[in-house]
Amino acid sequence: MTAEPANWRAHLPTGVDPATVDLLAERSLPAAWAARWADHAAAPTVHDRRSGWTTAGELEARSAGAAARFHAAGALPGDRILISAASSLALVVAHVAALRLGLVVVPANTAYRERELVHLVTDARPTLAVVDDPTCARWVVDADDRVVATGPDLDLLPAGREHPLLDRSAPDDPALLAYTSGTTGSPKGALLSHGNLLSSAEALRIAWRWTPDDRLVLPLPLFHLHGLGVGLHGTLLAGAGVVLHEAFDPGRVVDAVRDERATLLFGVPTLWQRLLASGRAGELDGLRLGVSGSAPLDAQLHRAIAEATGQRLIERYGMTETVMNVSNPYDGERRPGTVGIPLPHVSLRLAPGTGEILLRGPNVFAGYWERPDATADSFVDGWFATGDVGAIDDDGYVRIVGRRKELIISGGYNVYPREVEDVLRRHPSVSDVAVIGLPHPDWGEEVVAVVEGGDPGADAALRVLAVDELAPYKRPKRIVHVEALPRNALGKVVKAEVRDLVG
Ligand code: MCA
Ligand code: AMP
Repeated sequence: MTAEPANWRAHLPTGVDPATVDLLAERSLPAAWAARWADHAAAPTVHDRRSGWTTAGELEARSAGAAARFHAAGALPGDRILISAASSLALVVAHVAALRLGLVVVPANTAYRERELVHLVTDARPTLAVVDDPTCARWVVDADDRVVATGPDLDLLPAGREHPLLDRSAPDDPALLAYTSGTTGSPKGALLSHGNLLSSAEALRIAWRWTPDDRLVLPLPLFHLHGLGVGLHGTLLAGAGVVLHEAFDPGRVVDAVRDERATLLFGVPTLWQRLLASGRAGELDGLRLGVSGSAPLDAQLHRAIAEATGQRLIERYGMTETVMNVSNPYDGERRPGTVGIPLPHVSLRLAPGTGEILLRGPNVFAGYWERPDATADSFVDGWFATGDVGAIDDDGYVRIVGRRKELIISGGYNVYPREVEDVLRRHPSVSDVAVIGLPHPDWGEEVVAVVEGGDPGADAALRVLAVDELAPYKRPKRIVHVEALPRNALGKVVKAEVRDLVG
């Protein structure tokens, strides 16, 4: 079954002819941003706690200076630059500079432990690393002593005296190497092109009626595509403003919406849930639009937010490999429990038999970095197989009804059970372990380790192992012991039965 491509008319303002929608007209985000900056140099563009508002003209100048430093440090178009830092103006400058110079940005979660970061460094082989935590910087350099590492203010790089060419990337040139485990195995880099990033941001700009008058409060990190590819890239493409928060605090978000007269707020369901629980959600009634994504938004939470704030959230569906795919419409019904209608130029259909969501469009990546087999496995006749199982309402609204991939989504972060199991299995008291996600009112899904034959006395040691090897959001919140894990005739653990056993 196919969600008719014509359905995306629902995302266009009245009177716009779909035939005129060219998502790649500006060729790349940097080229489009440069055009905005030239037209509106005085526009307040990025706000952080340390610097207040920075204008478009200042962002242009500072990012050109940063690009000159990268160039002076020897980085060439196509080289990778690892960036791992909390949200700040300096991080935005480094990211924008890297894209302007044609470098390929490798975003890394600041919570990664040494094992996780070393995997990224050895796989992506970056030339440069911008890292705000000195311990992480040491891990990066120890993993590959050819990497030049610096903090976000770039003070360890030579001042650039030459002016390298900027904003020259073509739509097919690589822009971002975003690590994700896909369906199985260790994290692999999804290589997104400038065209992928631009087309997705442009589709959202149109669909969400994003204008230079908008101000977004962004309490999500910039090392995943929700914060980066949607929040930051969309803001700069629209010529709008973004208020960065280093971490999520409900009170600070509500204050910022008021103080900065913000019109937009993007979050994961956990964030919306916590805003509601804070008792201050009613103060968000000045927003023009609230958006939820990265994890299923409970229909009841959708309604509760609408009651408290007057905001009917737009729920949308995205993925690292495809940036954004589907969104509820700005005009028209925002249907709770659905992710909406495919975005402009995105085609979506369900695989016969399995109902797996298959996607095609200018937003869909070309493949995984240096992984031809994994790339081949993830495409079916040119359609990207998402691992999500969908259903399509009669009028084209898409619902996500299950997953074919083994994935837990906790608070909007993806946790791959296999990775956690591999770490815990290293402990001698564990004969086997199954890691599952159980429903949780705050996290959506909670990571639970079900240990076979384990000695409950060894739980403390298991927790230490998890702290050493796994970012906090991947660590089991609970460890449960069972005599034997349920297995099928081939001896394989049956996760659905494990869930029934302890759920
Ligand atoms: C933090 N912890 C978590 C999580 N976040 N544990 C499980 N799941 C999490 N998501 C850990 C903390 O490190 C801490 O551990 C303990 O749990 C309590 O943390 P707390 O202070 O409550 O959490 P927080 O720091 O306030 O973070 C909650 C959060 C955050 C704001 C919801 O998780 C977050 O920003 N999530 C969004 C991530 C995101 O941007 N995802 C988009 C992926 P300890 O006590 O040990 O220190 S991109 C994507 O999915 C696609 C493209 C899409 O569609 O968007
Ligand atoms: P990531 O690999 O971090 O890009 O996560 C992508 C996955 O998040 C998708 O394949 C979905 O399983 C899930 N996801 C994103 N948005 C939604 C949503 N609105 N509802 C349900 N699942 C979602």
